[in-house]
Amino acid sequence: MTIKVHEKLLLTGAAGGLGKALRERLKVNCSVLRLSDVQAFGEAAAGEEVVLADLADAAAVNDMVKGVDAIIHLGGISVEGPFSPIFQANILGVYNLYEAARKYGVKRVVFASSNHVTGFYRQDQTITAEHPARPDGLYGLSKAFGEDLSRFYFDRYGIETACIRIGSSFPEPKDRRMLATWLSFDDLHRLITACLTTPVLGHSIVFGMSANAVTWWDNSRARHIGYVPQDSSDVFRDAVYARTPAPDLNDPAVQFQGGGFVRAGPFE
Ligand code: NAI
Ligand code: 15L
Repeated sequence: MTIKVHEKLLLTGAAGGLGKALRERLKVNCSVLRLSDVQAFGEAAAGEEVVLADLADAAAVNDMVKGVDAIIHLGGISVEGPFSPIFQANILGVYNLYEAARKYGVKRVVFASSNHVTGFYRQDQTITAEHPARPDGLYGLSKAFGEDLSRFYFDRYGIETACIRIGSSFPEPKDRRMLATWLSFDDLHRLITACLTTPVLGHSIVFGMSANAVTWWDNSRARHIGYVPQDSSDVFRDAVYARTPAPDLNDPAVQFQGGGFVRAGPFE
């Protein structure tokens, strides 16, 4: 049974892929789930509130945050692309979110960071949360900013944050790289639950992955969170190998952990 430690939770990015996957799952973590996105996604059901807000709009973000006990922050641009939208949603947006959290006394945030903060490590390296960031693009840089900003808000104001460097969270791994990076929706929910309920979170970085046999990430620095993955990409391995070509070892997308993100852009 999930221990419910928060009365009202805010989920941003509720209209997105992971927002939809978490909407029902998060009901066990709170009494009221406030859902937010910049785009409309339907009516509030029982036990829900819906607040539409653009993360770049500070006043709207204040209204979105006021009255919640903790935040699961998924909203923003989720892929590599031109700088302006990334700046608005992910950089200005995360600043607005933490300013609102400070003003309204929110003490814990789960921030959807990304493996693209460290995408320029090679696929034959194992890294921990203590390895320096090596972002693989503007998107990865914006997530690195969010990680640094949340550390500042912990050091200065005591707002605890878990930065989950999500690998690839989809129903199934789509290619051979995702056999290493895959995070099932159920494990994502387990990880968020652990981040919400662990007694002392501090400012923590944790790689968001299932118990995959092949991995590039060592979560030993995050044992205090108490995340125990229960799924694995291994059950998809044969099918993924059968439908995908052998890797070209000269391709940067095969050499580096960030995959195709390492060669996306430049953008006008
Ligand atoms: P998604 O792109 O499906 O959902 C993102 C949501 O954010 C969308 O509904 C979008 O409307 C909203 N959004 C964009 N700009 C906004 C703004 N200015 N104001 C308010 N809302 C805005 O992405 P997905 O896959 O659901 O990912 C959720 C989060 O997890 C993202 O922050 C993403 O960067 C992160 N993540 C996801 C991974 C995955 O494998 N799905 C991997 C690594 C990180
Ligand atoms: C991400 O950060 C993206 O949000 C997601 O769409 C995937 O591409 C994922 O990384 C990945 O690296 O597979």
